[in-house]
Amino acid sequence: MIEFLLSKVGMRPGASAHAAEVDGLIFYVHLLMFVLFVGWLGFYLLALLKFRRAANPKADYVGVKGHLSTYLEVGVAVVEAVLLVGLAIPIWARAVDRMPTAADKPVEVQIMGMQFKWNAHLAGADGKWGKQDIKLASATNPYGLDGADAAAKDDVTCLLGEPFKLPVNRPVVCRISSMDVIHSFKLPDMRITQDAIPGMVVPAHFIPTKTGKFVIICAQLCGSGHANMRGDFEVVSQEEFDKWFAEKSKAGGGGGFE
Ligand SMILES: [Cu+2]
Repeated sequence: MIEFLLSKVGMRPGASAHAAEVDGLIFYVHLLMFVLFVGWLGFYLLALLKFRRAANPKADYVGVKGHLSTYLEVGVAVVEAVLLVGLAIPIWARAVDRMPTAADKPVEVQIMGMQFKWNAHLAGADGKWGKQDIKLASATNPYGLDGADAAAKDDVTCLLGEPFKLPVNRPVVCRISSMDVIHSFKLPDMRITQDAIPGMVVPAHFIPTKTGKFVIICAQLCGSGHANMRGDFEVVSQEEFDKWFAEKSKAGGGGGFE
């Protein structure tokens, strides 16, 4: 039902394990706003009617005598403060969000935004990330991979928007950063949005539950090519992912560090 209503306002169907929860939040926040809108509008119309000039020829300079409205105001302020402190600081996120550990066998992808492309980097068949050095970073080697390092030779890099693949029903951890300005890594179908900030590596995780081709867009105005800053990835079966991964890993570094 919620998915149907959201599809009517242009939202794509969710394709990750937590998508229904995000959709529920979006739906209930809008429902709350609708109830508030109708409630306040009703109150406004009631006030117009009740306090109209014809019914109140003489102004009342005393007004409300009870304390109910004060108590209500204080009550609302306390509830809002609890919500703000409870939900808006990281303690809450840490309490409800569990980053996949090694036991969950996540697929880890380094994501690097740059004007105006997305790059992806997976540790190779050896499961080890190649040595990275910021001094080696360039447009053709955004991760600064050291080609001389043995662990780097089999790393999988999909550069300048080259599509990459992910296995279905397995946790994915994206470690997101940027080479130049602030971008925002957005996977609309996965209900994932995380700013890509130069100098910081911020993780975001999800479990894709549907196979198919999906897009990455940039959700932060980042320059003249922002609208075209699109990336592509495909969620495939574990077998198909293994095949693709083995081929890419054998090819080595995705041709990323000449
Ligand atoms: Cu961008």
